[in-house]
Amino acid sequence: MPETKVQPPLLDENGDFIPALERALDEIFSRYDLDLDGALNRKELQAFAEFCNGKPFTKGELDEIFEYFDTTDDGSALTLSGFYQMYHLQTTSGDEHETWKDLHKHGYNDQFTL
Ligand SMILES: [Ca+2]
Repeated sequence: MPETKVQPPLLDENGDFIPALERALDEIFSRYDLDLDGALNRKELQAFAEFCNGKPFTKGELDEIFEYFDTTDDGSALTLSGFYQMYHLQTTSGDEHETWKDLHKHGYNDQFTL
């Protein structure tokens, strides 16, 4: 019989990300922050989208991201907490599998190691 792998929950009992997921998201975020300013500008975010989805975000998707999630004061880049918010929304709105897909795509296994 094939071994059944159970993916651990992404959220704790309070609905917060588990620490291992936070570490993975931190690391993924840093892969795209090429200018090392601690935020993802539109160009950096598009590189992330292309890697995850095989295509960039549409203008509308990008505008929504910058409207709904935390950005730098001048609104030009998504902060790490905005990046968390984006994944938190995705994870809590029934798209947990999309979060796993992105983690796997970035080389993580179900134990959050590379
Ligand atoms: Ca940046």
